[in-house]
Amino acid sequence: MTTPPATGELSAAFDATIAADQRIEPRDWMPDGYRRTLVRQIAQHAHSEIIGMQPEGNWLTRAPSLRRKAILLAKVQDEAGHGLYLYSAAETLGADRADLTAKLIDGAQKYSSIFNYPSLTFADVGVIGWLVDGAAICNQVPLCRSSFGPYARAMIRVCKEESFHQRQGYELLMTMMGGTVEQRDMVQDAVDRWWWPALMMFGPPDDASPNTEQSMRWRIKRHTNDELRQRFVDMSIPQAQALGVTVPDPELAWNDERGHYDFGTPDWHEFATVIAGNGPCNTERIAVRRAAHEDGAWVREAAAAFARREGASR
Ligand code: FAQ
Repeated sequence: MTTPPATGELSAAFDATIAADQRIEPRDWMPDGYRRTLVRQIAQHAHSEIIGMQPEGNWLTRAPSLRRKAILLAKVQDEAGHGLYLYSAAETLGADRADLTAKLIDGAQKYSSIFNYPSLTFADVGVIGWLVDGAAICNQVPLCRSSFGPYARAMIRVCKEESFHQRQGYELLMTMMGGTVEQRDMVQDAVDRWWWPALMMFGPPDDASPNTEQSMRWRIKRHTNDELRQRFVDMSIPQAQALGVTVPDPELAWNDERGHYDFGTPDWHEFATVIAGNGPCNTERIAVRRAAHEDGAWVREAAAAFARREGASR
């Protein structure tokens, strides 16, 4: 019988794996804080994908053509798939999926602030694809190099699909911008409403982000919230110009010295209000998720009964 390694040795092996930029796998020893941080972030991410189906799902029955409906349906189904990969990644850390769902519905775990805003017109579908999926890609491409193997691997597929989502949003907006004055006004109005919430997706400013420093030391996160927000602004402004829309920020200006756009400060009070559960749609989003969960109870019971029967007949 081999003697199990002492915690000191295990901890040194963990540190060495992180320092060598290799992956931690579920079977490996890891500090409790590392596991807790990952479960928190991955669960929040999974919940965001699932709740994120609602603003666009709102337009499935009213898509203006069969083509737009098929594209939107595929996108919304992809988001469900992303939620499933992520819940599976959380399970490899010992989290229980039913428990995570209960925590979402009870408000004990967060989901992205962005999904607490309403989608008022079909232009919002395009802007969600362009800006919300665009911000998601900006944030998630570096997560493909996250130190926890199952999370990093899930992100590779998620990012590929998000790229298609962003593209379909931009193409939809391009089409609308080539349409009537009313259509162009709808696009501008949607950009005006989603721009600041999209910037808030990256999380609080670095000097108010309690988790970033440790998460970067553990190489769960690769960049700070402000670094990624800047990258997103730099990437989006030329796209806005090509589209022919403006963003609602009087402070936006190219800064030659920095080689980046300067931009205004998001309303952090609004952000705090939304993540505290008091945004425009928080109550509705959770009520819809709770109803879907309760309505699906019979499916879970039937699946469990089938699995028991299969197990007994083996
Ligand atoms: N909303 O210390 P930090 C998508 C919380 S997926 C709500 O900076 P951290 C796809 C944070 O949890 C979008 N809460 O935290 C799609 C923490 O709370 P806690 C989701 C937020 O973790 C597209 C506290 O504030 N993406 O869009 C937000 O180091 C279209 C302090 O913050 C991910 O989840 C927020 N925006 O950095 C689907 C990506 N920001 O638990 C459908 C993975 C922060 O300490 C349609 N996650 N908080 O009480 C991450 O990269 C990170 O978790 C951050 C936050 C960057 C979001």
